Amino acid sequence: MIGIMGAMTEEIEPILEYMDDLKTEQIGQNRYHTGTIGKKAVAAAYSRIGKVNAAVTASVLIERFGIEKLLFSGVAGAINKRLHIGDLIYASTLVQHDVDITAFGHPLGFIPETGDFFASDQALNAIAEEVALKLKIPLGSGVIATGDQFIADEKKKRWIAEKYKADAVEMEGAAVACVCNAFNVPFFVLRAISDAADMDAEFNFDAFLKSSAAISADFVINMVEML
Ligand code: 4EZ
Repeated sequence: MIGIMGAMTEEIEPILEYMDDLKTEQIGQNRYHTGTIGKKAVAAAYSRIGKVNAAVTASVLIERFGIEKLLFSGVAGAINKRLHIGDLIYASTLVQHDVDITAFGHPLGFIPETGDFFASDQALNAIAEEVALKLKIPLGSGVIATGDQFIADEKKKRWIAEKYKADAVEMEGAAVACVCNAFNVPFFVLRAISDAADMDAEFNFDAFLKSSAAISADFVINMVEML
């Protein structure tokens, strides 16, 4: 079973369009959709926004649905100047930008016995590169910073860029990475840019959520066929 996760309904709806034999089950406050994409068994769900919600859904997908891999699809704010609205970036590593126990001498983002930067699965990343090459879709990779904040401020954006060398920012990726790491499940996090995490972020997010979420979902569907 392959798990596909998003944070918002707009991020998962385009995935469901590609699924056959759909069955839906509610666990807690989330709906989990099982079915097939081609010959592959898939469980898909959106978690709702934020790290805790994302951790719940990732845990349920792993423990209740027995997924062997997790693919996350969604949108993100661009930190790296070279990323523009609609561009795709997958996480090579992810970090929680809002973790701060520096008072005890730990680096920003670091939690004892957990660490700071989570590396995504190299085999899944290689499949993504292959899909991008085959379909001639530009695909970037880099550091994705996750926190329970919608970043819409030039100063905060620069702070995240400097402290974590982040290329994009969102609110779930590192939580999914942390859960997958804990349960030894290979994971992949893909995001299409919806805004630049600046003063126009709120406006651009609303304008581009749907189109960027669909770009990310289409790419993930192409990957599933190659797993
Ligand atoms: C969180 N997601 C945004 C959810 C916003 C509004 C009701 C992605 C995202 C993001 N996260 C897109 N742009 C962002 C930004 N500038 N900061 C944080 O994963 C919900």
